[in-house]
Amino acid sequence: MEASLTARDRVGIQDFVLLDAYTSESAFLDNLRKRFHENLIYTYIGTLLVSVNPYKELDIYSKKQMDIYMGVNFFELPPHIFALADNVFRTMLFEFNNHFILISGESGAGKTEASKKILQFYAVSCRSTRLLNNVRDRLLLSNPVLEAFGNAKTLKNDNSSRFGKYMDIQFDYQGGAVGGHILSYLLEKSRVVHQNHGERNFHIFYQLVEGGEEDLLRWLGLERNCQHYSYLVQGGCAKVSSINDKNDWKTVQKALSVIELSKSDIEYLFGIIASVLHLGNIKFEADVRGYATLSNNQEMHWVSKVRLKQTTESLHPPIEAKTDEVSFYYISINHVFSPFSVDHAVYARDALAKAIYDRTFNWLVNKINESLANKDSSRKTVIGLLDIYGFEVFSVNSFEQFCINHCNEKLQQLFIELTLKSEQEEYEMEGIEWEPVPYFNNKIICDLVEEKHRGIISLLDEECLRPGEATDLTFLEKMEEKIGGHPHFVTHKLADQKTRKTLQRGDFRLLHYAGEVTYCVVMQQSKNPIIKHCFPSTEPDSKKRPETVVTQFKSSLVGLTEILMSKEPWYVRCIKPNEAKQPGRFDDVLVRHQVKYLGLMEHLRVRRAGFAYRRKYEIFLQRYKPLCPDTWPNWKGTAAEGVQRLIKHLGYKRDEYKLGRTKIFIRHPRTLFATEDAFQDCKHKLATRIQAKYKGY
Ligand code: AOV
Ligand code: MG
Repeated sequence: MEASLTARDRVGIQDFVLLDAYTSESAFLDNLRKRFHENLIYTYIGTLLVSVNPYKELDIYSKKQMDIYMGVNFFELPPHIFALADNVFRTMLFEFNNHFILISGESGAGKTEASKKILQFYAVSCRSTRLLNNVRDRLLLSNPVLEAFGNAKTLKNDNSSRFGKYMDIQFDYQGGAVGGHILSYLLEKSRVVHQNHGERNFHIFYQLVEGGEEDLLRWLGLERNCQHYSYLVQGGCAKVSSINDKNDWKTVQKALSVIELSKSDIEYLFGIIASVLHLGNIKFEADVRGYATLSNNQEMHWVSKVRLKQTTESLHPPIEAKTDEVSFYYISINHVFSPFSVDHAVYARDALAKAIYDRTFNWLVNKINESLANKDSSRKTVIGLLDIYGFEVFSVNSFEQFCINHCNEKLQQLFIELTLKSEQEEYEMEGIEWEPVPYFNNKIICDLVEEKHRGIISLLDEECLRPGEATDLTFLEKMEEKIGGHPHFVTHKLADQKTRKTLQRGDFRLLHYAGEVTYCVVMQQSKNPIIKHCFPSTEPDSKKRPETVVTQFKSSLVGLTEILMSKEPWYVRCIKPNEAKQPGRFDDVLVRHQVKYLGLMEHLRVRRAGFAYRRKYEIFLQRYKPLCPDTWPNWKGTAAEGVQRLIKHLGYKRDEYKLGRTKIFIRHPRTLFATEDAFQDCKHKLATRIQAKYKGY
């Protein structure tokens, strides 16, 4: 007894639901801290997994560990990301339905690592044949490729995802991974031309320059020196100690061949990457009229040498020769920057570089999808993995942060909808006695940003598309006029005296669920006469109102929500233990803040008072009726009565379940697992009996 007490004191408890002082934030924190210092980074709240980034390699992800977790009931082993992955997988197989795993947490909390561990687990645990192994390798190797092109070092994370990623893994009815599909969300393309101090461009640029073979670099006209390229040195940290660009280059090369990019595709691809680097080195001078001319022909020579035209045309969707993007290319080749001042020419150059990179990234996602596509049309079930860019606050936050943080706000809303709101509403609907648990609903902030006609996005659209002189200032004034009284919105003008000191004239501040963020006004990003000239978002003769980037992003988030809502949710909540990216440091203030805004305390209270498992009477009875002589093989009464008979026979304790109007609710998963085990036993016996019977013939 004493020994187990000490162990518990030392390593804490595995499931917060069992915490005695479950309403105390300090007790919650104590448990998390205790476990963190014992390298126990995972803890459950029921079936939700809380993960704290250890910032060091732990020996818990080996094949041996995977084997241990495979096919074992959730609560029988210490909490692990593999246990969650295994549980999702088996539920999918039993119920033959679709699931998704929502991985959330702020930048650097460990989302991408978690999603990779889950994918690795499926790759190892799935049924394997030669054909399936092919799919498995492609699924796994899509990761290093997308990370090379879509991740970068930021101040928060040396390998920060700069795009949102939703990946479906498709399984056949036997549990073999037969295909996959990736959706990507808004790549932070501004990084191609600008990086803040201490940050880098996308990894792939440095990989190419550091790791590219001599012949390749010569062919692309590149020097093996990142310092030479203006697009690579803006953050002043081309070299990062935690990153080995040379090795990563090799990994990416191998991965590209496994996902079956052809040799010419790969040539085109790096032709484009090199063109972007050369573009960045193009400089302009003002001629006598003040118009931009090229100050040096050499870079332009390389831009054309590596065949920007062909490469851009090879993109899907192709940048058609008649669009302005390519005419811009011709214009620039001919040195005719005549309508542009030097500033404008630089702006246009950067816009071209960003557009090219963005399209290349989308092209790559399409290529990967082609390679992951499952040709067989038989019915499949999927597990979706969502790993997006986490909530982030920098000293200067612009359009990108606005989109990223809004995306996180939306996912928090989805989490609230699914766990706190609908769960409590369901108890009410089913007539189950329930003491409501209060929680903060961030819908108010989502609405502030995306509501029709008066949300920030609508106001931004109106200003962007308004003929005449819309400026940052008019946009700010419009927001002040329309949403000035909103409790989650502040500007310099609206702020009280104390707050005003922390705001610039052109800023606005949003009070997000995860904290305050001050944004510099976003207009200039979307409204620029040259951008409009170079990249019209619709055909010139179209009557349709063009969509701005932010509206497209908003629609894509609506699409994502719909995809998720049609599946069964599972959650991994990632926590960042310190800002210094160091092992062994658990910053109480920082962690407490995350526990709060992630809604973990509320989730725990609902879980603790609530029921881990619920199923319609019909489904429950259909599965478990062989366990009771009264209900097997055919039950004549109502499903609800059948279930009552069944659980009486199984000896369920009174406080372990509740019977609602249409469903049975079971408090602890272990009760259900015991029933499931009995069912598996029974199935096995039945099968053996049948076999024995037919042996005689
Ligand atoms: P993120 O995906 O949540 O941030 P990552 O998953 O990239 O964060 O994790 C950041 C870094 O923390 C990784 O590069 C690892 O060094 C370390 N790390 C995270 N999880 C683990 C783990 N389980 N074991 C060991 N080290 C880990 V962002 O994409 O920035 O939102 O935009
Ligand atoms: Mg990430």
